[in-house]
Amino acid sequence: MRESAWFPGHMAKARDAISRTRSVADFFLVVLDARIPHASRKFDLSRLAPLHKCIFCLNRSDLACEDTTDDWLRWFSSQGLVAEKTRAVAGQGLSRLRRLLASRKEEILEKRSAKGRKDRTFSVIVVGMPNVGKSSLLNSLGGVGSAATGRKPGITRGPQWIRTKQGFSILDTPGILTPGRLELDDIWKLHACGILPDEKADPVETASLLWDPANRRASGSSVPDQAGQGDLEGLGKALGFLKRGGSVDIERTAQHFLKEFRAGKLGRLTLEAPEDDL
Ligand SMILES: Nc1nc2c(ncn2[C@@H]2O[C@H](COP(=O)(O)OP(=O)(O)OP(=O)(O)O)[C@@H](O)[C@H]2O)c(=O)[nH]1
Ligand SMILES: [Mg+2]
Repeated sequence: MRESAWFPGHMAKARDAISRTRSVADFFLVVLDARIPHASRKFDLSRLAPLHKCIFCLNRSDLACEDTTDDWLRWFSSQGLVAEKTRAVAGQGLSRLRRLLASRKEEILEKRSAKGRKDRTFSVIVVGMPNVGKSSLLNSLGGVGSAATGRKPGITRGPQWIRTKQGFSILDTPGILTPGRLELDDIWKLHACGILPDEKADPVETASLLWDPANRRASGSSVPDQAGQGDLEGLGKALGFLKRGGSVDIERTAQHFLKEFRAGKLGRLTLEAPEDDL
């Protein structure tokens, strides 16, 4: 696959804008999908943001297995990285992140005033792959005016500074993908989580991998039992997704299964854990 086919112009512009503004950023909020904290980190982050200035947000944590998210938080901490679980869309689960940002702001302003600088601006850049909830997070953090959000990747087209009531200046940026860094095992996970658009992956392949319980970790008993359906084909039959002639419409079944997963209807599922062979 050609890189240009994967990497639309607005992503290239986003990378440029982040590179230009990175020197003024006091902090970077790196938004990851809590269901795939490893795969959703595979963009050229280290070129864009110094790791000591990053706060990793495991967003959409309401869709992820709770215990595995806690394992991931411990893993980030063991790597000397700061991470929080977040749930941007309902505006809940952000109190720890708010407190963290407020304390970082105080530290930075104190350091500045010790150097005789009066500048009170605290600038944060939000970065991450497409559709992980960057704009939603910014809105939930109290952006005055709001950033556009949506279910498909590629909603934010250009970088946009937004001021919050707490006095932060936050730069919302379009999602970034770096196809060259992705392995096959990342591609299906990114596709399942709605980060890679449907045109870039095979829904039947993604749905088949997602179907395999070995590829998922679940919270408690929240997962509906698929045993009675056997496989994707069985699901298609049970749903009555048949083509003319009576064979199962496997493509339609796969799309349906992916839609259910993305909406959290299969329960709280995480697709990779820190101890997996990543
Ligand atoms: N369940 C759940 N959905 C979320 C959460 N945060 C964001 N979303 C949803 O995820 C989708 C993408 O959100 P956006 O904020 O537009 O994501 P983005 O990263 O700004 O996307 P681009 O601008 O396209 O790169 C929207 O449908 C949101 O409602 C969350 O914590 N939980
Ligand atoms: Mg956006």
